[in-house]
Amino acid sequence: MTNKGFTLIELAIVLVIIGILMGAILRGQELIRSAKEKKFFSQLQMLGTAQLTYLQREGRYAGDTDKDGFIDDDTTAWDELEKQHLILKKEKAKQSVFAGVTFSFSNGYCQHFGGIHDSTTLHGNYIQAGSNLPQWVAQTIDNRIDDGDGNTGYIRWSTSGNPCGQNYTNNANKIGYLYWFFDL
Ligand SMILES: [Ca+2]
Ligand SMILES: [Ca+2]
Repeated sequence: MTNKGFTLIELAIVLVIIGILMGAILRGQELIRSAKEKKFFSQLQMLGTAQLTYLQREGRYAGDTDKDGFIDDDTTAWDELEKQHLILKKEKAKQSVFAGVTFSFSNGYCQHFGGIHDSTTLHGNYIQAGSNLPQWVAQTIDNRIDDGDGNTGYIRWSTSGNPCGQNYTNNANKIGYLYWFFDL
């Protein structure tokens, strides 16, 4: 045989193999993404559980300094949860599986939905995760356990740090904040 080049059949086989390999890689990446998202949300749930346990013990949420039912001091919230051993170490608890994402308890009182029916109000306590959480994480969780809408329900999403939320964009990797209203 003097022909050292690929025949069409050989080329086709190589392309099929490349296709199979790429499919396997993409599926692997999808599984890793899914595992990260689930781990992230289970950490968020642990913080929510810590707050609900604190409420049971103390009659108010950690960080609700004026006892009006709404968390108003993030620093105090972490301190009080740590003091009662409801979280291990606050600096560690603040870290999520997504690099650089920190959790914070912010003022859980939101007067209105920006741009939605003017009579609508939202009252609740939330955990904020961000500011550099990829949108797909929030959207996946929202689709899985809430209503899939970034500005309604108890999972919300915002690029500007507004707990009322906003619609998801068409950029899955856009970074922003996730809000989980754990007592809605
Ligand atoms: Ca308060
Ligand atoms: Ca939602």
